[in-house]
Amino acid sequence: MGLNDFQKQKIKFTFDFFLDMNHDGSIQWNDFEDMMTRYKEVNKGSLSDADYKSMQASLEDEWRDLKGRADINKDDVVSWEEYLAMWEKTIATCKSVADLPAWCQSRIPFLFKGMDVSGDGIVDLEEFQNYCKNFQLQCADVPAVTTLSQTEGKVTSTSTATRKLYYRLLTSPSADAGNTLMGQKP
Ligand SMILES: [Ca+2]
Ligand SMILES: [Ca+2]
Repeated sequence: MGLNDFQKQKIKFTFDFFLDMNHDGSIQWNDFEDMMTRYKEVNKGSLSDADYKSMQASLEDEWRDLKGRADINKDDVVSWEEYLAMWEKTIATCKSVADLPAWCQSRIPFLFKGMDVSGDGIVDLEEFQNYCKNFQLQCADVPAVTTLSQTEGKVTSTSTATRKLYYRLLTSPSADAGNTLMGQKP
């Protein structure tokens, strides 16, 4: 069974906002370099040099893994069509966060660090607003969005909540709480 339009729209979102950082319509290593730059700007002093080193190593691994799975014609470019085809295959068998491709799972801590600029393990309203602003997300109703993400965050830990929301963003066939990571209400 193929993906529905809603799933495709969300996957396009992850392509545009989390991966194709230079907005040229495809994913290349350049985009990962731009990601590093963006995280440095967004997080200012909160990440150490060691953090950046491990981020770079992890991004290199991510790119290798993503390319290995998606770059069908081996041109070192992951096109939108290739990315979508990878997700069609993945979602057909995926049951939990643990089934997501490795590159995709290692993305989660960076996503979370990108939001939790103060580094206290909780994404507060101001941080969420900044995250939306920095990534040019539409967040017309940010308080509603954060209340929802934080309700989950208080039950367990916020990074656990982010993992769940991320999984739902990537896989769920209909609108649900995972939409909050796109800066939108479910
Ligand atoms: Ca690109
Ligand atoms: Ca390709």
